[in-house]
Amino acid sequence: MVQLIDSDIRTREVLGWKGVHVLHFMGSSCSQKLRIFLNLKKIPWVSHPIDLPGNENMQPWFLGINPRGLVPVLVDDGAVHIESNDIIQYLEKKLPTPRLIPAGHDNEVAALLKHEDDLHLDLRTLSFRFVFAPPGPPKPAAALESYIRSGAGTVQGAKDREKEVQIEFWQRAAKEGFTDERARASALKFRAEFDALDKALAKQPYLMGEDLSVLDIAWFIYEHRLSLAGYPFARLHPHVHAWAETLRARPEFAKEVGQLRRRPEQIDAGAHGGPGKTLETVAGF
Ligand SMILES: N[C@@H](CCC(=O)N[C@@H](CS)C(=O)NCC(=O)O)C(=O)O
Repeated sequence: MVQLIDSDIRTREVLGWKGVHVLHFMGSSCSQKLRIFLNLKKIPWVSHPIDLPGNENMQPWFLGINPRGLVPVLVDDGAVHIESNDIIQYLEKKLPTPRLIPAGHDNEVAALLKHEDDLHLDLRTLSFRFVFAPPGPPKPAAALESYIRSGAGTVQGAKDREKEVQIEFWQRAAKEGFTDERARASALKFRAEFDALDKALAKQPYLMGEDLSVLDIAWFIYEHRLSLAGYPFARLHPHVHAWAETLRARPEFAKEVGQLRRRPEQIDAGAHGGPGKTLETVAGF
């Protein structure tokens, strides 16, 4: 669990917040995952929207709360928790009903969620290339400077390597964009994952068997974003497609991700990739 310690937190006002507070962004995949979980659990929470496209997460106030500069963040009676999967597992322990992690499977689910999180930068690559497609560097130099300079730079008192990973990601994106090569590599990783999930879903309604779990929420979020990016789920992974359609129709899910709508101009790799390319052509699917 990643609960921050006192020296990590520079924005001291959050220490006095009572109840469940979530700092999040409407269109952020990790925030969507947490909000769906909160909906299914019927946990009331106070919303603090963070403007990611406006780079609010790179300003000192936000880095004073999460030194990684990422959403979502949970502040539970003044205790600051970061990392969406850790937040979910923390809340599941605290409020176990309705169960979204099957009894006795905590360690297995933790490992599977960690595996899912390891693909987050691949999802970001495909999102920026095929969904957001900014016309230039995704983070202005001034915002990145502020990000580098602000916050404690520690998590649980130790220098945070994850912040360096983020800096490297954005600096590389500014330099070379989201190239065909990187997009293809990321798409192929997802293809292998969804091939395996498709096999499981051919035999059972949910990823862990008969009941909905946090893994369904987590992988649904990836499916939804990748669908927006033009990933051909219906053709490549029909069981995944059918499972996602069922989840997408549920109000707890629909409310957080909205309709599946792609504007044709979003599919094109406008920014750095050259015109006329889609995820399918770039990945060779
Ligand atoms: N491992 C983290 C990943 C969080 C993450 O990367 N969040 C994204 C939004 S989905 C973010 O805050 N991005 C910052 C940005 O785009 O500047 C988690 O699961 O919470």
